[in-house]
Amino acid sequence: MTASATNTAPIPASTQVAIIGAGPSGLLLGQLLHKAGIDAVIIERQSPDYVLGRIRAGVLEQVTIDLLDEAGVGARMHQEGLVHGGFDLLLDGQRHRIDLEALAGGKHVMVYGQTEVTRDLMDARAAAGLPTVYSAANVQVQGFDTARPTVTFEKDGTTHTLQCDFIAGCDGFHGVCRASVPQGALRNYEKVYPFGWLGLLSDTPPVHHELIYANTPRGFALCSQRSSTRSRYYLQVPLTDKVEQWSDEAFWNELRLRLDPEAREHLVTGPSLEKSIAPLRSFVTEPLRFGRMFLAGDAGHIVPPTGAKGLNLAATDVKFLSSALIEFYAERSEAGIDDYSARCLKRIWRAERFSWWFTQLMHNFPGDDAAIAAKFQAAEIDYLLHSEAGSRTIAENYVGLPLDFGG
Ligand code: RFL
Ligand code: PHB
Repeated sequence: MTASATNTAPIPASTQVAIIGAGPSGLLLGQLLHKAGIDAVIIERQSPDYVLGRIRAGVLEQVTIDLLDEAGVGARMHQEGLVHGGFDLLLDGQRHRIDLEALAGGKHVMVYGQTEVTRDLMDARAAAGLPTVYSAANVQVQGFDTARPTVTFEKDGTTHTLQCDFIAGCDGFHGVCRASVPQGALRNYEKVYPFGWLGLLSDTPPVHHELIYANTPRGFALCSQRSSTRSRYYLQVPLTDKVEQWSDEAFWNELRLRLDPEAREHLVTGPSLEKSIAPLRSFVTEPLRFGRMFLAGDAGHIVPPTGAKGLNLAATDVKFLSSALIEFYAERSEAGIDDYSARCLKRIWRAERFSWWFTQLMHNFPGDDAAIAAKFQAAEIDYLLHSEAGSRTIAENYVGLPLDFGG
């Protein structure tokens, strides 16, 4: 039974915060607000099974782990999540370990899939009887430049209007919230990369106990995992490739060619549970607040997945937004909501920079200057691996920044 099957809360006509989107951002925000006694309704376009079927991020930073604990949904993560104190870079045929704990002040990351985070949040929401409307059609946000915004949507053929104090746009990159802001009120910054990631999930033991990020003459590869029996692998592929062109056998053959001999020997293959191609993009919209509507998570920014920052940035946006709303209701102070966009953007740009840089370092870039670009990349890699400062730079950024950082 899915979490939503137990969620029979009626659809209210008004609430304090209308949350658009039941991805990790929307669900975590709902949970943090609930803990603070603030009412919220979540409106989601898809069904719960569809949401849970999207295989995405896998690495949680300490700040995200802390937030999931704060939201009261961390128990299964601590039982089943895998603590990783390092990862390998496979460069020029050699594996080099980035020792996160030694290089980044004893910090580590947790390997626990986005699907599991989402499931834990969905279960907690359903158990608390909180209202979530799944499979809502034609969702529209209005009046966010007034004191009384509304959200309209259709559910089972009936049109509903939800009045609220605030709208939280947690509806991802293709959502309705950012698209509803008048043109000219936003500035978008965007870079699209000339390749995608083909991902494969399988019930096979991981090739290595930690992640391997590989830069090879055939392109980037990543060996990740979800548990000791479930693996997640990625291959850099041209943007023109279609997933149907990639049989499981073709995937495994290509992955083998991008691994070092030891990993190749340990690789266990099996049928895919899921296979998909994701484009890579860097994107930020500024600002993240328009009157009484806020953007959080992928609705406001996208990073290429190389640095594993997408889900973690979404979680910290939501922390800042929940704090701002809690302050508003407790003290009638608008200081937090006024500061929301700037506070998030500072952190977002740090993660955008790292994700862009790590993507540049690890992939093959086609184009006229491919030959010299590859030489620059090789020299940079050589520097990074032979300088403690270089390795520390990767480690510090990978484990992530504290919630609020100086400088
Ligand atoms: P989500 O997860 O996209 O959730 C947004 C939710 O909003 C719903 N929605 C709407 N609901 C109502 N009305 C509308 N008009 C709506 N339009 C959309 C959607 O159905 C959805 O349920 O955004 P959120 O919550 O901000 O979470 C962010 C993370 O999902 C995201 O940052 C990461 O998954 C990014 N990402 C990855 N991050 C990593 O760290 N490692 C990865 O390997 C990785 N792979 C990925 C990714 C993102 C991808 N996207 C967005 C296409 C692979 C893909 C394919
Ligand atoms: C994943 O396990 O899906 C994953 C891990 C690390 C990344 C990206 C994706 O950098």
